[in-house]
Amino acid sequence: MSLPVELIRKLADQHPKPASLRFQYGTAGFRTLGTVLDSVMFRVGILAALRSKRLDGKTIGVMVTASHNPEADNGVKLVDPRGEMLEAAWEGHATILANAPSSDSFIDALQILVKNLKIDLSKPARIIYARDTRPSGGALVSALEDGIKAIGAEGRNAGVTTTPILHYLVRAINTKGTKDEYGEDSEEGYMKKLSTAFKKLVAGKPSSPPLIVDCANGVGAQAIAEIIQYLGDTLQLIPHNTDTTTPGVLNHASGADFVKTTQKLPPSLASVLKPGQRGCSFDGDADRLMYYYLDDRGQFHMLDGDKIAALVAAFIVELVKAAGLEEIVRVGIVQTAYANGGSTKYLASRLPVRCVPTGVKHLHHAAEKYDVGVYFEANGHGTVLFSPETDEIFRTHQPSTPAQSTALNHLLNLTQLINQTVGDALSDMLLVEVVLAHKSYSGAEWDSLYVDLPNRLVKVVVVDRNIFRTEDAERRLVSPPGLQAKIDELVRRYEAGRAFVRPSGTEDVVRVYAEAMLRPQADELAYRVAGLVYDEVGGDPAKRPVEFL
Ligand code: 16G
Ligand code: MG
Repeated sequence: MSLPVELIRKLADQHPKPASLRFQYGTAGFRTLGTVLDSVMFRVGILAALRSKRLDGKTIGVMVTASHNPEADNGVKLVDPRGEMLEAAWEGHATILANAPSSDSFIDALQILVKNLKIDLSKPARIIYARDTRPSGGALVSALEDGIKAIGAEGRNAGVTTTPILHYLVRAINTKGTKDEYGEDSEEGYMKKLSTAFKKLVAGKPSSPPLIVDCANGVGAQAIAEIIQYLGDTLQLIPHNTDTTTPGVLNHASGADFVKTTQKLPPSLASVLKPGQRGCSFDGDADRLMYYYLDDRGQFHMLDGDKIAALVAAFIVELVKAAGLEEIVRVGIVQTAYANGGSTKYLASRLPVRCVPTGVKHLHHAAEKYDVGVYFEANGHGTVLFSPETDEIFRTHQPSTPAQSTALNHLLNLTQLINQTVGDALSDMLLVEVVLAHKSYSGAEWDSLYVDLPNRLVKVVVVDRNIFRTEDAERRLVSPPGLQAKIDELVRRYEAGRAFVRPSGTEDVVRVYAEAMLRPQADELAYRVAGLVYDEVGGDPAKRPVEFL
């Protein structure tokens, strides 16, 4: 069987590639201005179908989103059959297809791919796709549908939903009818699965005070509105920033990324959040989560991905011990270089901790190596993975005491509550609420698990970020030569100083992170390291393009 070349050409001609642009499938898929992504979407539809054929007709997910980016941006990423990120080798194939200058060269590139990867075109192709609330999403989904149609694949439109729900659906579809069945393959199935597990986990616990949820005016608002229906009075959620229709408000001065980068409360919550009360922020596609609270003096305190990891890992370790499984089930942590030094010190004194390069796929794969792998990026993206063997142990282990039995049940329910396909703000929020309810922790008590070192993140706009290359999980630079030695020399002068420089995987900037014992020192170190980077790339000192972010 061969490719339906005529139909592909006809439809490809309706989605021409803009001549001057080069696209790259990066850490989070293709991501750029929504107005230039039409051809990319069409081609991704075909690519997803080929991936499905290659995997014997397993369903592949396509998510149209630009997450926490400004509203005018959009993007697309593929989801592999178990709900995980697209296999790395295919990122390269995606980039090649997206950059073919004409319909003919695109078809040539397709033929080469089919031949090289020995794709059996007679296999079925199944795709499920969804989008976030961005105004450009509808048209981009139409382009994607043209791609799906061009190759004759079967497409299922999951509508407007969160990124983690799409990941859930992919896994649910591909495990349907097997012993690993992940859940019903519908949004309702997802809501039911999470809320049922949540209710079991908090049964008998005093109900928590209401939680403010900042939805970043994104698709998370929809998911929160739904879960509220399922939770009943087991958890009181108060959604804010739920406006998904007014142009320009998505992710604006709100959301997880705003909170993390500015280390501030979204201004819209200033008169809402009361001292002592907990609040949390989702990002635009609801796969990141930030918690915070105001202390008695009204001072803002952020509880980021590192704090969530510490809270959750400690709870799981406790349950594993209480279930009498500590000799059999190993819990481990995965972080990135951005993890606060305070959190790494706290966690490493209790559990194995691994540091990997930025990006969900790296964390996810490293976490799969543990029996229970807790991974979180400081920016609030993360989840917990239970290995299939661990799942089996939880299901078959015979507890010898009622206390062991209770702990075991909690662990089993956690495997249901946690979205193990990818970081999920909604599922993580419920997880945090479970732990807080069990420990009777306030925000302040949770915060006091360890003290964060003051830190600062800045970015330097550069012409070519590719001259910056790193090693040791992005903690050290190998290129440009000599720069790392200068950074080391600076860092030595600061108490508890640490700094690193890495090229962004999503935009043309270099990121600089620094931490130190005191706030002014952390800021100063960040700016001085950014200065070193700037000196390296040269340019007009008056225009030193260093920004907070
Ligand atoms: C993407 C990544 C996120 C990472 C961020 C870093 C996924 C799904 N998302 O948003 O994990 O923290 O990029 O961005 O992998 P940067 O490379 O621009 O700093
Ligand atoms: Mg996101």
